[in-house]
Amino acid sequence: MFEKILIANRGEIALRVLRACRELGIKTVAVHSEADIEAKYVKLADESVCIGPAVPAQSYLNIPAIISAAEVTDAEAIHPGYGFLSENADFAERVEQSGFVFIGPRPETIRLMGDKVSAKKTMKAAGVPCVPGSEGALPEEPREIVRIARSVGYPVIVKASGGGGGRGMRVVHTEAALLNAVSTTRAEAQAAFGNSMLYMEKFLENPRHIEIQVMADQHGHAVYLGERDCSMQRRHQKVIEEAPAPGIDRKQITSIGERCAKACRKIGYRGAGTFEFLYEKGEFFFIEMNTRVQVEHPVTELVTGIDIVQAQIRVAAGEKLRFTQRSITMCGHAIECRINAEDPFKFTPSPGQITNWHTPGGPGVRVDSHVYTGYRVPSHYDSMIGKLIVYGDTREQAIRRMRIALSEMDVGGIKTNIPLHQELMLDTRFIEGGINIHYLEDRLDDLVSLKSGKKSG
Ligand code: MV4
Repeated sequence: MFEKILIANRGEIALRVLRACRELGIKTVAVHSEADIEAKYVKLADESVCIGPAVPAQSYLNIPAIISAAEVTDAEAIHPGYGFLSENADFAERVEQSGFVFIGPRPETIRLMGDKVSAKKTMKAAGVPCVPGSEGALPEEPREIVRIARSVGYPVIVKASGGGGGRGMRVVHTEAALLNAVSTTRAEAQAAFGNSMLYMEKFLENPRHIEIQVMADQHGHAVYLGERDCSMQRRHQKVIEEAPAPGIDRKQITSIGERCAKACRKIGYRGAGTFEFLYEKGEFFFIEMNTRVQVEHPVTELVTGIDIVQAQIRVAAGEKLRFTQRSITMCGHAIECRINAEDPFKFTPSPGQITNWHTPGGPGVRVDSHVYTGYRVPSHYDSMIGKLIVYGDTREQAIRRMRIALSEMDVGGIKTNIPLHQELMLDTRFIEGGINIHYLEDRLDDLVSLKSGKKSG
């Protein structure tokens, strides 16, 4: 096992990784920007290094500064968390070339999955069902593009191979709009990602977003840890996640999970990963793979009892997985509410000093957060200040526990989205289960017109 790990991230995930290291008896190095000097997790770490100014490009995205910090502190491995450099193949490569272990997949795997055309090709070949669409990249030839769109059938969606997570895509409803849409998307992709490669898919109108968590070691073992339903989102930012996904046949989950695990074995995947699917009319369609630990990993931890971050570290150190597919059992129900420092209905950021931070507790309640009374939420980063996660024997119990936990939670000095979560925990359609990816935005339109006194349609 490693003696010392450098945590190349900030906020709640930095603290989450620190806790996993503590439990494994591993020393920690926190790197931080000038804006995060006062953060408590920085003091909790065995050592800390300031890697630059608040702006991410000069600190949390500063590859030479992070590698130098690992060198001066004699760390053996680097955990990238999520966001920032976590899916940067060049970073993973530089980490390994400098003699450190990157806690994540091999750089080639990150690169393969970062390119959405190669990711889809790989997964299709490995037996994972994909959204119907172009065979690989779209050609330049206009007549060919028209032919492909006809064979896929309108509406289609044009996506940038270098995009992902909702960036660089355009829905096309008619042949008349097709070629302009392709040109615009291509130009945007070139400007945003330095890569003009596009692909086309059938546009699914009302899907759910279901993802499968996988974990693989360096000895050819791979398992899936069930699914998460992440359909409650706004502008590609997830708001609530849960496990298991309500109303989906368990046999179908087993079947798709096994295909994901098999694909991991086939490509020699290493570490934690997530297969993202759209789920519509009872069918799963692969869209993207994430090669990092995800924000919502705790809901999977609560229903499986597996510590995903510890497993990432053990696998990176060369250990075999301590569980087999047969030994993994999914039990009960978990829900996560992301707590953001923002206006609950307008979504404008609300940074500043937290004058009161009182968190809920009791059976089945978990709070993953780095903040405390007196903490100043910096304005330079994501607005998420923590996650409230509850567990129950049933979904109904988990929802009841979440309502109680939200009512106990008391945050002063800044605005948070807790009032939004309170509304959603009472929402009939959420309580029924099975809402699609458009539900929250549609519901917010209703809420806003109600609040402004307009008649809703
Ligand atoms: C789609 C889609 C419908 N049909 N692909 C958005 C994020 C990126 N990961 C893929 N996305 C979508 N791809 C096809 N063929 C709809 C979306 C989409 C979406 C997906 C997941 C979660 C939220 C979403 C919100 C809007 C659009």
